[in-house]
Amino acid sequence: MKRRSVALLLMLCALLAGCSSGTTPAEEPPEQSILLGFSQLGWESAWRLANSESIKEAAERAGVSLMYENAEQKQDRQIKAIRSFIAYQVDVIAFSPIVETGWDNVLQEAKDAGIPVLTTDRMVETGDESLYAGFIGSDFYQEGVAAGEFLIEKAEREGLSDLNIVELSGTLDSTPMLQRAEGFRDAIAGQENLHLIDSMSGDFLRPKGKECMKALLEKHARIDVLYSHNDAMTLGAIAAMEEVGLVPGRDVIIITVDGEQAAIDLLKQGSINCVIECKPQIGDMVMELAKKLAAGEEIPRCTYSEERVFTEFDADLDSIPPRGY
Ligand code: GZL
Ligand code: ZN
Repeated sequence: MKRRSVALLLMLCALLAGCSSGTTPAEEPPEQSILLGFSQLGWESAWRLANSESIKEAAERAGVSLMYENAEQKQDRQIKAIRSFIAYQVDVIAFSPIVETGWDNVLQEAKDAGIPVLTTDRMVETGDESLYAGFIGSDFYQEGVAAGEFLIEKAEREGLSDLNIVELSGTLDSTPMLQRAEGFRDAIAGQENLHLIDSMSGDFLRPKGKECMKALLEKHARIDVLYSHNDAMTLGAIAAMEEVGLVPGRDVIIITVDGEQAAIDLLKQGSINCVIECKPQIGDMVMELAKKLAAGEEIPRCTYSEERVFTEFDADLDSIPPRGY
């Protein structure tokens, strides 16, 4: 906003100078639109595509000028994008950090340039909390807890005594991976009948989800439960199960996160047992917070989306509206 306020000041001086000569003052200058630099981490899942769509459409609706860069799963490309936003002197920078660490230098450069930073969807781990203004996204820890709580409920309802669980985790060192793992482990801690026997990272990718599930099925004599950090990996894992004659949702209890249409459809068919929603459409909230930052206002440190859990025990699965992703 610095650059723009100087321009505005010059304009106002000109107007005032003009006014003193008795000319009629021109109408108010139009409300300055802000320039937001947004670095998206990639295009690894339907969730991500919907998230990118939401950012672009929300900028349109909010009259925010958007410089949008997609790093295609590479952290160094995100850092380059942020550097270009600084060089361009955008008013605000927002980004979805692919992993939690490695951002301190570039965030310090943004701070030195006086440009506020908003993290969206995922968080950064930094020793200096002043390097970013706030976070907007999901409470991934709670998503992990919800996954664990569903499994405990299912085991109790059906008297399941001894369950071997495997986990497909997301991108290592990413906030959703770290917190979905921690929340699930905390929720099932102390449950004698629930055994988390293995975990592999499918990097939130469908093909890797299939590869990892294939390897887990070869490695373990009996897998009763799959807890998967996103639907894309789950869809891959289901293909691996079917290749060895396992019936997903019945031979293997499946708990997945995101809430893509494909996962909801499989929940309705009984091939998935629990879908935990993680909302990608956070664009409007991003624009609202970016405008506040551009105006020099404080924003909350964390703004969480409201999210639901869909399970096989819900009475009205058919009433779930189209998911849009
Ligand atoms: C969660 C988001 C995750 C999704 C995955 O907010 O960061 O990244 O759960 C996506 O589908 O790859
Ligand atoms: Zn046991």
